[in-house]
Amino acid sequence: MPIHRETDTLAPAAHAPDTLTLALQAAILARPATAERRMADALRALAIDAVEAAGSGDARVPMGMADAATALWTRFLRYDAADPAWPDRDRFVLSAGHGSMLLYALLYLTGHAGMERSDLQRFRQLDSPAAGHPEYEAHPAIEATTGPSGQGLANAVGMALAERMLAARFGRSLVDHRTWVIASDGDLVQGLSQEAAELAGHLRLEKLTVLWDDNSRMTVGSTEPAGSADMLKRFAAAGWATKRVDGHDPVAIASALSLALRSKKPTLIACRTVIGSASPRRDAGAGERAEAEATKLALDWPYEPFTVPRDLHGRWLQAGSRGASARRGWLKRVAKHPLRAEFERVMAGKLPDMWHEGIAALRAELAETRPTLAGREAGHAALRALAACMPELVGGSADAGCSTRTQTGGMGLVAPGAYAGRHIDFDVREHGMAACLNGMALHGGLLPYGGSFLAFTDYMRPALRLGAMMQLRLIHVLTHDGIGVGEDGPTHQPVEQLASLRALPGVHVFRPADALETAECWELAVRRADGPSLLVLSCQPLPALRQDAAENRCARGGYVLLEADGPRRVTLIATGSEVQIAVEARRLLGEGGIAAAVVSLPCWELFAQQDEGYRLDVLGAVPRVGIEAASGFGWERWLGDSGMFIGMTGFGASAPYQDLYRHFGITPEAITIAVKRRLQPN
Ligand SMILES: Cc1ncc(C[n+]2csc(CCOP(=O)(O)OP(=O)(O)O)c2C)c(N)n1
Repeated sequence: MPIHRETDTLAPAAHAPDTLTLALQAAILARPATAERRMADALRALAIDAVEAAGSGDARVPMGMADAATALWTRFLRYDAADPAWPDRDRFVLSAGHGSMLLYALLYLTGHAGMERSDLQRFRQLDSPAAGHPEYEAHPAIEATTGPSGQGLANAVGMALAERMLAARFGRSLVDHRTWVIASDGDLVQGLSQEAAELAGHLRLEKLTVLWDDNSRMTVGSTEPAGSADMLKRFAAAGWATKRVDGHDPVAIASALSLALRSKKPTLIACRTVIGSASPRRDAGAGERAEAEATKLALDWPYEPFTVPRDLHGRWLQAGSRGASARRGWLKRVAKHPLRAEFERVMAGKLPDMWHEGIAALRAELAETRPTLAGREAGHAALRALAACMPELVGGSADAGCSTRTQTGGMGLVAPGAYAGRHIDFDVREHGMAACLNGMALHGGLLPYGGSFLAFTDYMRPALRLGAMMQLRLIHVLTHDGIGVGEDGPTHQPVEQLASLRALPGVHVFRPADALETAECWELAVRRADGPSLLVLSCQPLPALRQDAAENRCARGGYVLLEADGPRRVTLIATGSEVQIAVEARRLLGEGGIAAAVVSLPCWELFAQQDEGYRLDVLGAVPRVGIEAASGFGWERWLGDSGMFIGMTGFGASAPYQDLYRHFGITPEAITIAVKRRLQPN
């Protein structure tokens, strides 16, 4: 019986089944002929069928990890297909998102509504919940969008941390669940995995278990392992319990999973599996029909595509309702729990009744006292005011908690084994922090924030992107927002970051001009329910520019801070620390008889949402000058063809910041000269 046959032009020249395919078949056939084995084979067959139907996709993770996934989903994972959003369910993250069909097959077989056979048949097609990679919003049982290697694993660390923090607050009768991950080599070789593993190990997140598809670390197309680091030692050094098992032996897997339940550390289980094929084509998506057919034959799986025998499907459906009684028990407990209302509030992401009091008082005080404050100091004051009214506001910083001023008194430090605090020291791990915050937001019940320097958002970019894609409710506090960093020089002075972050769909980038605007922007960030907010704050002092606190003027994204004295001849549009420069330029221009208005534009995204009439009123139908100590990329959107931009054209330099503003020509005098030249060319 042939197990490999050429059927399409994309297939390589005729060859015998590769040794790896044979090895896989031998390994899976060596398992005892139990119902559990057939259940795993159902996952494999569905994955093969879906990849075939789509003509693309990757069945290697389902092929390798079907046995481990079956053990996990039939005996350990606590879930109820009838209610995938049950708050105390275990979280399962398929970090190896390229093997998405494993998750879709599991959801379908366990009876999750909204993942039907017809959806699997439309694997990777528009609007199918069975998308190319797991997509968070596509189905309620998909806990995270995964695909970029390493992210899911790091999200899971955030989820496991959120569980511990919420358990510390609400008690075990409301919060007591585990987090499980299936990861592949790609997840573990990513640098991010080291940051995430160290966080989990240090914080002793014992309810986190990672099952690693340990299939020889072969990169696609090669037959030689591409790495030789000892992963188990690496994780052990980071504080994990580790175990290696035969990934095709259900008994060994179950016993390792039982060990994980008792572990006092996070656990990595290396599931030694045999990769399906080393052919690049499968990964590239050609869907080698011959190989697929051969594998199904070898599995003794004679059924039509997408067909699972009734008794087998019945077993899977049973597994899907295994958690039903646990869920009912939990519902009973929550119904009479004294903290029920508060728990439900935070899980729903609703703001507490009095959330606004602290920040409203701060805004009034700032309007009254008009302090000169660095953006980060004003941010600290706003955080303090909000945190006092919002116990779910938790966060930390990467490296520079004191520099970003994101740690406030009274929030307490989260420590190994002690999770009642609200501040997390992420150490110098920007990427790990950002992915962890995503996981905390995905978990629910917390509004997480993280502090870093704006220049180092480059280190967290992949996680920022996924947070934006998943529309997560979280906040990044990004200080040291430009050449105002001064003596630390160009490495620490962001230039292009503002433009690149504004290009990220769905994030709100706030760059407030003074302490009052900072409080307003923090308030808007906390209020936002449908995506990340980035608060970009200065480290140099900013004078107070406003005294009207009644209305949150940043809510419209931009507004006229100072109207022109007389008919407007030019509009000076600035953000953050450059607004004060625009204000001074307006004065100088006024002395020269040129009536200028100053517009503060702290949040482009909110401004873009305003109606055109408002935007035109604010920007004016006169020459516009954009002023921002950063790249001008994107400013043409507000300035139009006749506009001018005063900012940076390259990297910064190391010097006291006042000297830098002069050196780069971002001064009231330079603006005045440029405007005069424009308006009075001769
Ligand atoms: C950050 C990132 N880089 C590259 C990829 C593209 N990619 C998808 S799967 C894969 C290799 C996966 O290899 P492995 O993790 O060993 O999985 P397996 O071969 O076992 O399926 C790569 C590089 C990705 N998803 N994310």
